[in-house]
Amino acid sequence: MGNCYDTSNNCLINKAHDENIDLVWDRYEKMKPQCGFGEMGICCRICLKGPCRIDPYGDGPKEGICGADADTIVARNLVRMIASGTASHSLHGKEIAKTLLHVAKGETDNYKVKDIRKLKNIAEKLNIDTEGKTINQITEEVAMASLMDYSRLENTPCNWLSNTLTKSRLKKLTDLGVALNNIESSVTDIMSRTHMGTDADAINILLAGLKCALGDYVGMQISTNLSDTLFGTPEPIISESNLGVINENAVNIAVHGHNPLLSEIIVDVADEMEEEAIKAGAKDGINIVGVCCTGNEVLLRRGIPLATNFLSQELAILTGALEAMVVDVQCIMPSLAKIASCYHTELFTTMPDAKISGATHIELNEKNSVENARVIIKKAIEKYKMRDKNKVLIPKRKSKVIAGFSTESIIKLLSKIDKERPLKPIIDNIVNGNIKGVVLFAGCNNVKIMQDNNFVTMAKKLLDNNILILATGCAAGAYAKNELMNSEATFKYAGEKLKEVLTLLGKEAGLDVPLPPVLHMGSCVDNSRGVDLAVALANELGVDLDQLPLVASAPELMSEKAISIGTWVATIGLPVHIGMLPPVGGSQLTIDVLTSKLKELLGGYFIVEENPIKAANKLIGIIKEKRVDLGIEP
Ligand code: XCC
Ligand code: SF4
Repeated sequence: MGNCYDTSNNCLINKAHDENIDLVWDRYEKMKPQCGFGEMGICCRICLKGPCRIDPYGDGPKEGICGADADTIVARNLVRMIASGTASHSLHGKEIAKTLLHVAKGETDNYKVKDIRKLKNIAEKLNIDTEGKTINQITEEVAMASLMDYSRLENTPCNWLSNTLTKSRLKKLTDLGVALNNIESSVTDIMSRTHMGTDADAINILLAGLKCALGDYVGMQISTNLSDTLFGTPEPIISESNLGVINENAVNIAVHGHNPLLSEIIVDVADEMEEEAIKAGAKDGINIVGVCCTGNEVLLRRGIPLATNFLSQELAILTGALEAMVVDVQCIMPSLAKIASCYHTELFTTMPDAKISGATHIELNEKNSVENARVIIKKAIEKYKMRDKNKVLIPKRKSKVIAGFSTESIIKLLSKIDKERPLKPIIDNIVNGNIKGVVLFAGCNNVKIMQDNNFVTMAKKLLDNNILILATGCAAGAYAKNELMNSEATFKYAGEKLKEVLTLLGKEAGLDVPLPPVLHMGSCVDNSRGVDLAVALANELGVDLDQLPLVASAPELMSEKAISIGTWVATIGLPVHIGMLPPVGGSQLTIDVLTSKLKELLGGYFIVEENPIKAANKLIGIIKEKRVDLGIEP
């Protein structure tokens, strides 16, 4: 059986069963019971003498064949997860930085700098002198300063680390020896030190994990900022979300994955090819919909409707009305190929490092992206003619979404109230308690948790307590689908005081309606936007990040990327709630480091709480404490 908070999906889950198609929930059931050693992180496969397993309870082995104990094994496994997350996010940023460099050198016609103001702001942030330089020169220097963060030999911190945090935070990181200088060497370092017979000191291993996780942060800053330069900085935009956005009368194409380099082109080319689709009988032309973070990217910049987040990605195909799904990298279930083969849907892979057997591979690179996007869309139009009307079932539900809350757009909005000090209205409202605090929700869905339930349950409780919510990634997807990102949600769920503030801000923004109580900041890499806002607030208040009434939460975490995000968020000083224990249960030492030790050293720490109501209450308590420490009304 499926397990979604949103019951409008159930008809598709039942359809899958009627058609003998296994979904993620079915495969999970078949996987049970899952390996207890794996769950606790005490299985080691790092060398061929193994696998070794530590007995956590009985009188079985307490050390591996080489002598590694549970702490060493758990810490090594954990930091390898961090390294994978960092590799994924930072490579995403590197692809975009390389594209920007090629734009600067005139080596590609398919991309250009769309947001010159953002480019100049970045140059200023990175201390690049722009006086008398052409746009191409500035673009090249910004791209090179970013690429330098992947390759620096000197032991000075990354450009995107030292110029984006508070001064006191940078000092704390430097003092602890984790102020990262080079993203890629930090990943290499993790792989090397966790090789059999190298680092066996769990604390030393975990410290390297903190440093590597900061590479995830730097990669996100690069991804977000350089994407804004190429494709524009998001502004508030109205759209829709949930599977109901799939249009029976259109050629439906889903874009799924993470990298906007591909989806932006697909959206552009689809506009040109509308007529062809109409000629093929689709009276509404071409309808692009988004899945996961690629979906968030094009929702924020282009208003493309978001069909679903991670866990229900398979259901988009089950509607029987999807002609093509175009994927790039990360969070793409390999099962999609098999499910697509039960329908007329064609699955396209587009990246050389992310092929799926059973899918059609059409590579989209800088040189051919427009041309090949046309090929993909042409094939999708042909597929439309093969759609079996008897197999179409599109759930009706879709909700209105106001998205596009980049830091810039928030500050622009606030400057309508106070031109000189745009952050002042927010700070005043935090100080007087109209906004008690802020929670940033991020991270995935996990099949072990009812889809979206933790997100929605926690949000309702927090909003009622006048706590503002920011969201990214699949967290944002959960709120978009479930009607928490529109003005009606403000009336329904926001506490009285928060409602007043959001109503005033909506008016100032010229929206005529209140701002939504959950602000969509973008994809997972756009967690950097949340940091930018927090750093601006901290600087304005003259405090460090760990003093702000600001907490992060990933209540349905799943991927290795979520582990690396959570780790850097704690490292820069924020409390991080997670809705399930990652595979560290076999090492009390590791748990202590991630909770209490980290808190002593850096102010940030992990809180594990599975029950969403209890979790919300804990976050409310933490925000209260932070307010008391700041000397403002609790
Ligand atoms: Fe993937 Fe970004 Fe997680 Fe969603 S939230 S399941 S990582 S798509 Ni990043
Ligand atoms: Fe076993 Fe040690 Fe090899 Fe791990 S590294 S598999 S604990 S012998």
